[in-house]
Amino acid sequence: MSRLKLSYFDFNGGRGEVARLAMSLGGVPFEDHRIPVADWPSVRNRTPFHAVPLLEVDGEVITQSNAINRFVGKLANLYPDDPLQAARCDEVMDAVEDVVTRVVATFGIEDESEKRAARETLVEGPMRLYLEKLQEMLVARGGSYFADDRLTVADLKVYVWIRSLRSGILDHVPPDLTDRVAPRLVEHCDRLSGHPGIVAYYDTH
Ligand SMILES: N[C@@H](CCC(=O)N[C@@H](CS)C(=O)NCC(=O)O)C(=O)O
Repeated sequence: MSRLKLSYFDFNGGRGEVARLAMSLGGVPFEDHRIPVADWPSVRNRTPFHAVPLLEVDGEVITQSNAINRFVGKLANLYPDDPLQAARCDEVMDAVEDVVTRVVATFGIEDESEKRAARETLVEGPMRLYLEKLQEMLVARGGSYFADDRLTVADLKVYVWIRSLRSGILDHVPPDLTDRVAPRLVEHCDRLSGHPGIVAYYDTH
């Protein structure tokens, strides 16, 4: 078994959380390297793209959250073998990445009214669209899982995003947005929150 080390920030959520969850659920041993946000400026320039998550596999560095999610998904048996199901899984993870990237782009806006305007535009535009379309995909695929009729890293990716949206952590993004726009994603999120492996994970993190 390869030696795995996942580096990401020291909070529960964000782009590194799916891989942490997947490896924990799949019983894949890994070093969970959590970087204090305050230490980031001194670490940043030592990472290939000045960003995390990073996965080291026997010392070899892999970047890009969804590449990492696919890799650990395979190790954890949370990624489809079937090519079409794998494409469905990738499609969902990349869709979440698209919309998250647009939201993250507003983090650096210092002027509060500018930030509010940018977030309100996102809420009524791309966020609403992605929530509606992801919900449609979930329903079209049976309503329980996004791919392969079973839990995959795509479900974990959506779960982490929806949980963060509903937490109210983002100023100017109403915490009830998902409830209003995509109630089936809320159901999916609540079901995953009760998954015994996820409950066990958050009991200790
Ligand atoms: N495309 C990359 C984006 C990585 C990324 O932007 N990570 C953020 C954290 S979620 C980061 O490292 N931000 C710190 C910075 O930009 O200084 C991926 O999917 O992994």
